[in-house]
Amino acid sequence: MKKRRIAGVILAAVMVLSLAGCAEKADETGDSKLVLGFSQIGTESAWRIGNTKDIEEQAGNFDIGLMLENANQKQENQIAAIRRFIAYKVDVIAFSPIVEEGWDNVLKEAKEAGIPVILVDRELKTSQQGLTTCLIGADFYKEGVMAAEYLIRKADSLGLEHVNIVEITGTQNSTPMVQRQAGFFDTISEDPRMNVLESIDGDFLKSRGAECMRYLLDTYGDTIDVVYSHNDEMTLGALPEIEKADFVPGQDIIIISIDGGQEAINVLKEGKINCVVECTPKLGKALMETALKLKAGEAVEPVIHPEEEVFSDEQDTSLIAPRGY
Ligand code: GYE
Repeated sequence: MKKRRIAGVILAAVMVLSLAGCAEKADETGDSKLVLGFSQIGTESAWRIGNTKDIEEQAGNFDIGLMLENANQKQENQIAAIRRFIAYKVDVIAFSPIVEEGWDNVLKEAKEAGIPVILVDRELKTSQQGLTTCLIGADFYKEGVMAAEYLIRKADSLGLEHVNIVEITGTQNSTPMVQRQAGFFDTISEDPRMNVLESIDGDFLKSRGAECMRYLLDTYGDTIDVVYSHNDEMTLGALPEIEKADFVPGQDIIIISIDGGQEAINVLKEGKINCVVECTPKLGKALMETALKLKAGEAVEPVIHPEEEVFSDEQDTSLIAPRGY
């Protein structure tokens, strides 16, 4: 206990720390309160901001002490944060790996320190098994499949004979990028009408979405039938560029997005986006329940995928309930 308090004082000076009560780890009954170190990727999207908020709220609901660090989109910051959690001797570490590779050393250090690690949102690759306990996050492959299935239905309803697609992807080598692409490509490959003109890295950022769209319009002009964008922010960045080039998004070009944040849903309701595949950021409750189980030495589910749906112009969009992120 004493060692932890001293370490906490030193750490407070060097890190952005959300110590929701974790300086005091013992409650009135003498039971120690669980301390969870969580390394978040950054603030790149409404999804990410909603995810952070949900984890903070759920830590409060479960009376868990949360040490939260924001890595500002840099893997090295995440690795440094995990090392600080190990030094602080938190009970459980959780993080959303920005990319899939490059975590072996720090995960081995956590294992040697006897601290279980939970993956939130994204997966990673390791050279040895057993360095992480479980994954709580969306089935991104299925999201890609759902996006493609919508497109096939849309092409059917419009009677399209040939469909030229441009893809704006998320961060290269991140799980959602890899799997949203794979699910989509596997599904459209069964339909001879579908043709991908180009896939381009938009890094999940609105500004990059706009840049990519400018380049794609310059290169392919009016041959573009579909924009498949891996998240809402890039979609929201791309739409004004489409309008500036004198095309009507949602009509001249079919727009497919992923996440389902409120801003994108509002644009879906206006008809400028045709389809948004939901990806829920509300992973906090499952995270807290899993952390408590790990602390109690109980077995946990290896993978927890939340249920997700598709919002599109095939339904009465006025009925979509407020999204909360
Ligand atoms: O789709 C995107 C975010 O990993 C599911 O990351 C997450 C993705 C989400 O920045 O908006």
